[in-house]
Amino acid sequence: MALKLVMFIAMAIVPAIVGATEYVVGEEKGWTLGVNYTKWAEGKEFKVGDQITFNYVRGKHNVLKVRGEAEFNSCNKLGQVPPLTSGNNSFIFITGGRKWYICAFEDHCQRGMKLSINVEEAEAPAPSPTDGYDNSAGNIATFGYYKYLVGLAAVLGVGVML
Ligand SMILES: [Cu+2]
Repeated sequence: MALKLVMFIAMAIVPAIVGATEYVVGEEKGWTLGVNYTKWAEGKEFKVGDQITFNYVRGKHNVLKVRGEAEFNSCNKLGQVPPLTSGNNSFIFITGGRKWYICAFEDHCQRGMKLSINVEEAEAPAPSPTDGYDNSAGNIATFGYYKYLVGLAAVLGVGVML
């Protein structure tokens, strides 16, 4: 049963990857001081199903998702979720809407370690009748795109971000 599910998800990855983009925050500079993340995000069109990666020196920075514009603007660190701290955090967007991330170390947020992006809702990849997945393709609709992305993230070994 579990194996069957994994195989189904693995087959389902193919159409998903075609339209998904992987973003590395700050590119080779990563998530650190001295990078303008507003500029980095400029012109990028994030959408549900895309993957985003924060690379940083563990113990020097972290990634805290805050709840809104006010917390973001004031660098409020009282976010409802614990910060990500591993130094390499990769996840897939499973919901659309605006997302706000800051570094909660010392005054790093005030010094510009903050990223606000808008994630567009994405259409579920519609399996075509000719893609050869006749037995499983029909299940994608009932499987639910949300669960599908969670499964996709699990297979890729990355997290998900609401
Ligand atoms: Cu920092």
